Amino acid sequence: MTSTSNAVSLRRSRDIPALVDGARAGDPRAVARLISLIENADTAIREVAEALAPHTGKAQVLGLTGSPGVGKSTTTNELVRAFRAAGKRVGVLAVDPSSPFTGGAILGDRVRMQDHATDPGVYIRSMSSRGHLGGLASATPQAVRVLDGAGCDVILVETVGVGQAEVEVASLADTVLVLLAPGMGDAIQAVKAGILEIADVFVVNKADRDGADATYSDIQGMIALGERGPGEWRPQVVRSVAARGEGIDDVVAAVDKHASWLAEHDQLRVRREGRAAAEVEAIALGTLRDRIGSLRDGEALPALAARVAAGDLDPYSAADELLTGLSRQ
Ligand SMILES: Nc1nc2c(ncn2[C@@H]2O[C@H](COP(=O)(O)OP(=O)(O)OP(=O)(O)O)[C@@H](O)[C@H]2O)c(=O)[nH]1
Ligand SMILES: [Mg+2]
Repeated sequence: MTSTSNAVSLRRSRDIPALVDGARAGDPRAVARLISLIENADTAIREVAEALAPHTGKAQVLGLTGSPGVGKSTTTNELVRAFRAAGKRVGVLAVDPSSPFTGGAILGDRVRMQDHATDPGVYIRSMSSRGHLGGLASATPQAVRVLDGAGCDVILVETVGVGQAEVEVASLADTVLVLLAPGMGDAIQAVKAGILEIADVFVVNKADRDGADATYSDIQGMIALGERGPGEWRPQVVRSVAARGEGIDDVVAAVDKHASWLAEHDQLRVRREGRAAAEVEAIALGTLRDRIGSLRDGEALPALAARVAAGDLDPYSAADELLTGLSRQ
């Protein structure tokens, strides 16, 4: 088989065991195909998840979030460079909840990681949640599983921190980095978006700009106000100029410090169980929503609704009957 026809067949393949073997052997096309199946909520995702399960749990997962344009991709690019220099294999997921389907293409300008485009030790992938059952909350962790199963030592998940959904996605990481930039009212925004609670490390990027010191002290002040018991993690604050690669060592050091804290306090297990719980919940709720949707087209709901409307049945009992019907499906 020529390499071209092999590439074409992989791109369309539904042979999950072969794809998982390919991904584990480091074939980027197999990784890309598996993530596409997940992104498209293909019926094969169950089989993908089952095949990957025994090969996951090794990667360190880092979440990067922050306002649009704060420098997430630039920072990610620099972190990739640092991790590669340390001999680690790296996966990058740029999760874009707002844009329509991207076709899995590298997000040209938005993902400033062309530096690593030809490095076989780096997978870079953008992702949307087009119609995914359970949305990003279940699609992202499964894409993370693919990269984990493919042998990535570190996985960086970049999400624009503008809404609750993105905050949730970012909070599924082992370590959450929240990026701020001077003069964007970011510190206040962070509090509003609930980002303060999920940050393990704050990065004041664009420290070459005026107001960086004020942003730095604002965030330090907010951390000081937070109540913390002994042994609890105190979020680290570092400054960087990602565009010049400055301060990245400090970011890595803060991440390492948090990783050690997680290990020492048995919090890595706690975080990962929390992540798994959110994943299972998202899938279960998605399934439930799907079934309720199909019930609406069926006879059970209209029949119950007629009885409720006529006063023959109360709505709580009707809902119980509906759910009993669902679990029998
Ligand atoms: N002055 C300055 N500019 C920076 C710095 N870091 C990044 N930039 C610039 O800020 C702009 C946005 O950077 P990105 O890395 O694309 O930001 P982002 O947060 O990934 O943006 P979105 O993905 O669109 O939300 C680019 O023009 C970068 O070159 C920095 O430390 N200082
Ligand atoms: Mg970006």
